Amino acid sequence: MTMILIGQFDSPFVRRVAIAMRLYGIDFEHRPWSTFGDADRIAAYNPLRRVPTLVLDSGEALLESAMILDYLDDRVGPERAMMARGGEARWKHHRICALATGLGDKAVSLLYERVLRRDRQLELWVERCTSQITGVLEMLERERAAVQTPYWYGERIGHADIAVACVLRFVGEAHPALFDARYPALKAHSERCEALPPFMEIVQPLEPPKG
Ligand SMILES: N[C@@H](CCC(=O)N[C@@H](CS)C(=O)NCC(=O)O)C(=O)O
Repeated sequence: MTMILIGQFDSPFVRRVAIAMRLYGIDFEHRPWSTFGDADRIAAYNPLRRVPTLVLDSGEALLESAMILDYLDDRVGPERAMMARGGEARWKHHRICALATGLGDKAVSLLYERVLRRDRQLELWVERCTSQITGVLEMLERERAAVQTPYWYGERIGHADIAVACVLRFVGEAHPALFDARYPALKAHSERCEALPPFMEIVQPLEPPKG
């Protein structure tokens, strides 16, 4: 049986999982369900009604992109896994992934605030999300600029590279004023990844929820 990946590719979290699956050569059936419009269909597998949700051959469903990738890494084995198996290399890699996905969380929150609360946005929340997004972009920019290799941790693409690239695309589409010329190293990182076949294949222009 083929695994089922639920969620649209305009989500940076769904996209990072789908790209990793393509790079691992793991087939999946894609259900591009919307978190709002198709919430009931998602709920049949995941009561949180969130994506990505990965339905395994057994029928059990995994959620949270990091946990899904951990499962996939285990499936392909340590030689092919796109993250070190343990030690310092692993926690450092996790740290960049967490900064990227945290940035993604804040960019999604800010988008929901803008589209779902339109005329009654909470300024305090908008300002908080904006500073969190900017703070992480600045840190990632500094750290990426210091890396000499094609990818964050060497010659091979890793989960951190994919997470950062997927989140940057999302931030650029959802909040273009926040991802601008201040971040040349991140821009170059994004362009390098987006030029790879799985990134070009697995992509969807952002369609914000209508509420
Ligand atoms: N930490 C989660 C974040 C997933 C997430 O925020 N997904 C969004 C779509 S981009 C979602 O499901 N939103 C609907 C909701 O949170 O109710 C992960 O890494 O998978």
